Amino acid sequence: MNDLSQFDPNGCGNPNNNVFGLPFTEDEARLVIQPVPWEVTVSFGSGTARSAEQIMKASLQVDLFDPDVPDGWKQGFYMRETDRKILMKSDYLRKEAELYIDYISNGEIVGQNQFMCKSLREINEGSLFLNSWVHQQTKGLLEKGKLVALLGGDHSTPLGFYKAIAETHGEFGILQIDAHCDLRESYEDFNYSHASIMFNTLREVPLMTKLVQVGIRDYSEGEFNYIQEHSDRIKTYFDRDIRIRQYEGETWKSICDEIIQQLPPKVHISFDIDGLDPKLCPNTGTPVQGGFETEQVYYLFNKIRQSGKQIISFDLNEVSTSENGWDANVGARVLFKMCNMLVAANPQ
Ligand SMILES: [Mn+2]
Repeated sequence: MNDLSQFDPNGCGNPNNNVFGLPFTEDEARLVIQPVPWEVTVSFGSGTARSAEQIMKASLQVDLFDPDVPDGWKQGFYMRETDRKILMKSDYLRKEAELYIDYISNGEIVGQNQFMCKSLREINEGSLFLNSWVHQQTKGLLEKGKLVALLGGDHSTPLGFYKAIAETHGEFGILQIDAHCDLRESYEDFNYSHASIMFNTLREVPLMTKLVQVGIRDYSEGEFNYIQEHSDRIKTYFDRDIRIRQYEGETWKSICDEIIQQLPPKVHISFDIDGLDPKLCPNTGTPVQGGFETEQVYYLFNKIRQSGKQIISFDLNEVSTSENGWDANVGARVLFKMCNMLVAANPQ
């Protein structure tokens, strides 16, 4: 472990240090956060490609004392720098996607417009490039024995990470906290849309054996039917059902116990920030009213740890930038909690 004798965990965050003001290098840190500055296919609000920088800044304000995992940070957390080339590619393709979305929203036929056909092809090729870049980055970290977290970007970003997890861990499940199912077979003809991440994962990552979705409250009939047709691999806890069960007297504890039973022994958490109440993420790409408080979700994560199932990794997506930095402030705190959960779930 790093020499922490000169480091004051009660002091204010030093901006010369890394995330949360921690004094670790990538080599020293047990957990590495890989930012993925990508938001080519976002539907409504943009800003998530640049959130890592705001989260880094906000993270200096996060207190290191976490009563759930008091010494977690001592194992070392490190966030990599944002890759400028990926960000520029996202910016360029995002502009093309905006023109394209505008075009199809007016009911125009893509096949009749050469420019639009080219844009669509470039966007889909760009997504393939991104997926393999994410795979390469996260695979490299897993091979070094790091605990790995991915920070989006929009929710399309972790597909390559899931492939790297499968190659490293074998069979695993995903616990998805989200307002949306993300089970569309392409969206707006984008093959790797944020709205398709779990559809693509089910298709391309066979070792991801079970998807458990929690907090879902905005979905299409097609997605609803898809869940029923694939009940062997998908279990969805809709927000309305969770609330009705609670109105009728069931406790969140008993619902969490049931959710955890659905999960296989190894669990990756995919946390779309829009699973929370939008007061906590007002600028996220696709906000929907309703949603969780942070403590409800942390309670579930703690219960997973206590259950003996192993949280192996996580991604956090769709945190947006904003003028006052509120979304990033919440995002930084959620990120810190999840980093602590991850090291606590993997005792050395
Ligand atoms: Mn999502």
